[in-house]
Amino acid sequence: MPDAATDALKTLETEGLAELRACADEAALRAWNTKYFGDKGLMKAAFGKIGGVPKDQRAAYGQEANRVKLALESAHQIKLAEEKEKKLQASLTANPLDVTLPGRFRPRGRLHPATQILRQISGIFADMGFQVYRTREVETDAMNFEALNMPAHHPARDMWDTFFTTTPGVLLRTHTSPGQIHVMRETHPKPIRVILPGMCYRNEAISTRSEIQFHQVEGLAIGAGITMADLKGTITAFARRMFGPERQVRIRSSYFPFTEPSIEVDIDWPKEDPNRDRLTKGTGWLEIMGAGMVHPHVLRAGGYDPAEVTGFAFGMGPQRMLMLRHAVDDIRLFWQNDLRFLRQF
Ligand code: FA5
Repeated sequence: MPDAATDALKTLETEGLAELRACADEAALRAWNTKYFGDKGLMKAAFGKIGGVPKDQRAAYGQEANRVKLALESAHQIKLAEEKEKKLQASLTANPLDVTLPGRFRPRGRLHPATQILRQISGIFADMGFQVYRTREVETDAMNFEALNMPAHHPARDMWDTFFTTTPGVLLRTHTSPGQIHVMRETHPKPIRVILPGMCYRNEAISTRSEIQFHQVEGLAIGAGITMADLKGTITAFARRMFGPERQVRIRSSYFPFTEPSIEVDIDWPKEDPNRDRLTKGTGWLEIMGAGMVHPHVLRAGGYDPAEVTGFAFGMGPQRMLMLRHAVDDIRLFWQNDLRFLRQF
């Protein structure tokens, strides 16, 4: 038998549905939901009245309240879905999308060849157990020359035309070799196997093979019983991986104040390249590195005792190696940032 309480539920349902129909957008639907189903909402209030309903009518009231609740909830869901669909359709007609248009071209970046080769060099030496170590580009005279067995007025200093800063005794490093001293002093007394990649600066005439700014990768191995055979083996293994087994490696004796004995390493320029003679001054070879057994004075400057350990060091030029690998006929191309050149790598 319907009574006042269940009548109120019916009214709640009718009004709720009418108000729902009147909601024009999602914000109105949210407000409706709070009004009917919020913490202080009408539906909660209706359930709260159950205590005041006479006992024999309570079950019927409860059932009716649940029915009204479900009816309102599902009507709200349907209306909400309709509103969302309406909004989507409106945005589609407002910004029509022509799926037949070609896509927009996005230029893809890539690594500079100088970075690519530095990573390859690091990878090859990492496989041989070398760690990468970084040191500073602005150096002191003491590190760039003196600790490397070139005291002031040593004639060998002329091998490197130097950029000096306005601070006396401070210069742009002419090679990565001062890094050897930093590593030795920091690592002493442990054995060392590191490479040190970085930028070097020389105040020299720019040519097809020489820049005033270029990368070098220094290598240093210190330990008991290291010999020239280890140096030759390491360099040959590196050159095979970098240039392939068919390219030839030539090792010549040379002079550096910080190594004794000293060598230089050349790679044969690709025979089929018409620029071969010009770039190799008619020899067919291009020098890629200087190397040698670390001089006892340098070991001492680094805090090691030459009676206990020996070591080898090398300093290679990645830009020269890029020239050799790709028959690039001018080293200046690497820093000119001409995209037509860089895109070929
Ligand atoms: C040195 O700089 C020595 N520090 C190398 C060394 C290290 C010897 C450890 C012994 C032990 P050199 O000046 O020859 O040596 O340079 C080494 C390499 O750097 C060269 O073989 C070349 O590949 C590269 N290089 C030198 N000068 C230039 C330049 N101006 N432009 C581009 N690459 C260069």
